Formats: sequence, structure tokens, C-alpha cells
Amino acid sequence: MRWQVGRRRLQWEDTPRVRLMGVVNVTPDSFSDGGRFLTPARAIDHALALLAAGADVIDVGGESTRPGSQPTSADEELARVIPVLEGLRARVDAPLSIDTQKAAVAAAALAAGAEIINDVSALADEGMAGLAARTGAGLVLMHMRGTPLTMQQGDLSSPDIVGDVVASLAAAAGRAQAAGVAPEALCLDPGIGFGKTPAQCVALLAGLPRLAALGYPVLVGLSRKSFLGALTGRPVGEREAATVAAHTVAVLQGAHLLRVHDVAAAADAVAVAQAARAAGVGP
Ligand code: PMM
Repeated sequence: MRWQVGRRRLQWEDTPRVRLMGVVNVTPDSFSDGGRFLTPARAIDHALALLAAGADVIDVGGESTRPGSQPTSADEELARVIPVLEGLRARVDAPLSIDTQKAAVAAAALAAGAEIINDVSALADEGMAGLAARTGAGLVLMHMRGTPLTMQQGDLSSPDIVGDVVASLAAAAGRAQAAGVAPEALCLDPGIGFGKTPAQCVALLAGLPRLAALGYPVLVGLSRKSFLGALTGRPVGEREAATVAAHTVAVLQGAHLLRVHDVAAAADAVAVAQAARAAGVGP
């Protein structure tokens, strides 16, 4: 398994370790860390701390995707993320990712030094796939039902949530390739919590091997999400132990990358779960 990200390649044959994508939300309202890293200096310091703790990739986002959140304008998003990406690019060599649904924001972010587009809408913006094709950027396609404003509304039931997500992401990967994106630039993400019930989030963990069977690297974002609150009864600030447990499950189920807030805790979960997997635990 490999992921071509701009000029570099992440390979799991040589280095099977699950990679950690550290989250830097430059937003006033993200559900777990909104408002904490709103100035560029704070966001950059936080990213450097995540890298020091072992993050392999830094994911910078300027638009909250918490359930019910309103869209952010492109100008506002750019003002939040570009100084952070430029500042980081000047200081570190680690791959940088831009968490955006807008091709215009992604284009400016790539020019500022990002090498990965993390698109939680899986190509809702028509310009996104062409941009990824032209630039050779890595492209994360995440599954979401509806938009952040609407995704937890209405009937979320499904007879086969795993089948829905796998089919939808396979179709998105096909659209990306039709626009010229290399298959090895793609990475798929089941979109835990994005228009899913807590039971469906757990079902998606159980179904990760079906997603991995599509042949692309699989990224999973579990950190502090509300399904963990539903399972444990804990508020967002007290979900780190549940997050570690969920990370352990995801690694045993074959995830290639985890998108995390607490890198040090996730790295420990990865170390234990990968040792167990190598010894035969898991699918
Ligand atoms: N989750 C959030 C934001 N971006 N991107 C990907 N690829 N996968 C996710 O699960 C994901 C994401 C929401 O979480 P946050 O507010 O803690 O960033």
C-alpha cells in the first residue's frame, strides 16, 4: 500500500506503521478545539508540538464541520489557514494537508506549501478533482451524508451503512480518476460522525476491512467524536480514553492513517494495536 502525496510517497510495505495526521483547527467553533488556535502563531506552535509528539502529517482546517455549523466564506477560510501553512512550510518538512471543501481554498493552500487536500465533501466542488490532477496533490475523499448543517437531521437509517459508504467512496474515487487524479494519490475516509448514528459509526469500524479492500489507503477520524460520547456518557473534553480505545480498534481493523488531536496518546494506541495485529489479532 502506498500514497503518493505531491513529490513524496508514504509506503506501508517498508514502514507498516499507521501514520498519524495531527489536527490543527484554525476555527472559532470546531467541536473539540474550536477557538484554541485562532491566531497563526498559536496554530503554528500547536502544529510543531504535534510533530514533536510524532505526527506524520499536519491537517490544517479553517472551516468547522461540526454538526449544524454554517458554511464559512472562502475569504475567511483563506485568512485563517494561509498564514499557518506558510509559517509551517518555512519551518518544517512534514507533509501538510488542507481540510477544505473549496477548490479555491485548496489551490491557495497548495501554493502555500500544502501537499494534501482533505475534502470532507468528496468532490462537491467541481473544481477539486481537476486541481488535484494538475498539482499531483494527495487527495482524501471522505464520506458525508448531506452537509454539516443538515447531516444529523432526517432519517439516518440504512440497511447497510458500510455498503453505502463503500459504494459512495468507490464512485467518488472513480470521478477523481476520470478527472485525471492518479489512483495512488487517493485516500479514502468513512467519515465517522458525518451523518451517521452512533451505531453506524461502530458498524463502520467493524466494516473497515471492506473499505480497505477497495485498495486505497484508509484514513479514519475518531478523535473525541460524539459517538464516543454516546457510548461512554462523557462530554467532549473527557473522551481521550475512549478515543484511544477506538484508535486501537481502527488499527486492528486495518486503518492506514488516523486523524487525531492527541498525537502522543494515539501513538501509544498504534504501538500496542500494531504489535497485536502483527501477532495475529484482527481480521
Ligand atoms: N473530521 C472532522 C474534520 N475533518 N476530515 C477527515 N478526513 N476525516 C474526519 O473524520 C474529519 C475530517 C471533524 O473533527 P474536528 O472538528 O475535530 O476536526
